[in-house]
Amino acid sequence: MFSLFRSRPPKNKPMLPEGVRIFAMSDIHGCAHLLEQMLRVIDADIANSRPGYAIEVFMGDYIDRGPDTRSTLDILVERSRRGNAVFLKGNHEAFLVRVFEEPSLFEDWIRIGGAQTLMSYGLAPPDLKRDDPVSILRDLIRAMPGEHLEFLDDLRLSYTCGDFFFVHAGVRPGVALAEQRESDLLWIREEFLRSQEQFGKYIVHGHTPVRTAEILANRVNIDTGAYATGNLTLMSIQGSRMLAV
Ligand SMILES: [Mn+2]
Repeated sequence: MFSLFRSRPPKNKPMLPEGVRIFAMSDIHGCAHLLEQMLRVIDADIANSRPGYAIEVFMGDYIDRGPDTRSTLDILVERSRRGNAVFLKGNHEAFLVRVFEEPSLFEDWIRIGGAQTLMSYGLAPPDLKRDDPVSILRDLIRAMPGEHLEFLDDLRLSYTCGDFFFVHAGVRPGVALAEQRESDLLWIREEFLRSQEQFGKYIVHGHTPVRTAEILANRVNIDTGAYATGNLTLMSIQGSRMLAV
């Protein structure tokens, strides 16, 4: 079911600990139907080949842009009850939490796909000339299940396992992984994407869409722009073998 990518694989192969298989996904952006499909792929893969430890790493940008943020968060909250999933923060989650505190950023949020999130919770698309951001945001918080708000508050910035470092956007070259700033981990693009540096760990990230998963010597990008392309990439890693579907 998985296809093997051999673009420019790392020379000193990064490894996961013995028996661990990681399933990673990024930038779901409200594409609940694609998320469900991929969770079925994971469940079938685990049933077929029974890894010692299966860990699911969701790499942020669950909300905005795509059609169904509400169902996406429902599914992820449900999945979290299995106890083997890690949920990272994306810039979209960080931004929405900030908009709740600073309603003056409301228009910026709408510009990056916030209207789709409002609609998924049953609210009308906003009329920016007429509507009051404070009251829309109050309605949104009222419409969101408490578990969704807790989910947004509980996200972590990175996850390390073996030689792999999972993060939403990337890391700043020249800065140790332990010293990275949140704004870089969630937002960085060019400086990171251009860098040939070995970052101390092999970086698994999303945030900047590519046509197909891009496996390079120092990092892999698994954001294939699901909300625009209908293609949500699932990366499976065991030992030093990386497979993308
Ligand atoms: Mn992002």
